[in-house]
Amino acid sequence: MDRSECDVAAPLPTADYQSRLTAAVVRARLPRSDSDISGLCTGDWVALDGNREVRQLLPRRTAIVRAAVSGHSDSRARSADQVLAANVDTVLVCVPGDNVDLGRIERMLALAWESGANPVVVVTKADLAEDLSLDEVRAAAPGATVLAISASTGLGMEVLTAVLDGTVALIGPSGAGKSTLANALLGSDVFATNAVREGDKRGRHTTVHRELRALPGGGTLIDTPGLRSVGLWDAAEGIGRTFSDIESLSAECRFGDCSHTGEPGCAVLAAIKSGVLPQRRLDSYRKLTRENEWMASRTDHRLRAERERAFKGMIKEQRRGYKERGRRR
Ligand SMILES: Nc1nc2c(ncn2[C@@H]2O[C@H](COP(=O)(O)OP(=O)(O)OP(=O)(O)O)[C@@H](O)[C@H]2O)c(=O)[nH]1
Ligand SMILES: [Mg+2]
Ligand SMILES: [Zn+2]
Repeated sequence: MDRSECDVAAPLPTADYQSRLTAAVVRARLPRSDSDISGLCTGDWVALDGNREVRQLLPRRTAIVRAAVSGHSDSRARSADQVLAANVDTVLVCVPGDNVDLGRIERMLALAWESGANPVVVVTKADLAEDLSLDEVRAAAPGATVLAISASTGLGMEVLTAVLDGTVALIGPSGAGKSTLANALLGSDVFATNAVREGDKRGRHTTVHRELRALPGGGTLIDTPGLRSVGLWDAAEGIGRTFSDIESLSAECRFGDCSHTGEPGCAVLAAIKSGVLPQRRLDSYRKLTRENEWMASRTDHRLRAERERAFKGMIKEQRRGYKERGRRR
């Protein structure tokens, strides 16, 4: 399958279709000319014509979007957004229990909240996690369900199955155990898995495609390749939800524009001092906010430049039109 094709699960009316809709996967062609359609991604709904050509991309209810940046420190760095999965209802943010990185959880949560889907933090490989502190993870994920599971021993799998809703997408670093978990949820070894590297426990990027499958209990599951980078893209709201504790503390600060760097009556610093809020979390909040603003400024810049170019092109076009008409007269 190349970039001019895609697999579509098409509902099929069967003999018993009144009680049940079955789906068949068909290979469909993508039109070359439509950039909207060629930008379609796993989880999208499309309309096909009789020749199995994709004719329309239906509006997305939710979308997990990250920034894909080339050449970060380069002044000519181009920013672009990449949709990881569309129409997702539940995002399983997967983190290996034997290597928990709270900052990484917060970053992925910002993306997950921003998508419009409901995030669940899944701490995987609980059987290998000796000094795991779920409370620490919970403090980094206010408002989100946090579960520890082990696909190996079955620990926590029942609870996880119970919170799954609609279309479920697994995201997380390589080696987190996403495909192993996907197989456990699907009840069969659909996806390839691979042992992590001995030394640093990092994965080997075993999964290379995003793939959608039907879950036995209803709903669908999307497995994704391990994330190498999780750049934020227009995620101010997602950051706000990820750090809802800091945002509500900020509302208690004496000054409305408090920078939480030493102003009198600062509720955020008071919370850090009393041990309610970890300093790490405030640092993380600042870092992600700065990064998001930087990305927004780059994007605006790029969009502005693009619009200017388009406008100039239009003027040129108009002038040429005038000239030609003038000649014809
Ligand atoms: N002990 C233990 N090992 C697990 C568990 N879940 C996954 N693993 C192991 O972790 C390794 C990586 O699992 P994968 O499922 O391939 O990880 P992934 O997140 O899909 O990785 P990529 O496809 O590279 O993104 C494999 O060797 C799994 O057997 C678990 O619950 N317990
Ligand atoms: Mg995988
Ligand atoms: Zn303050």
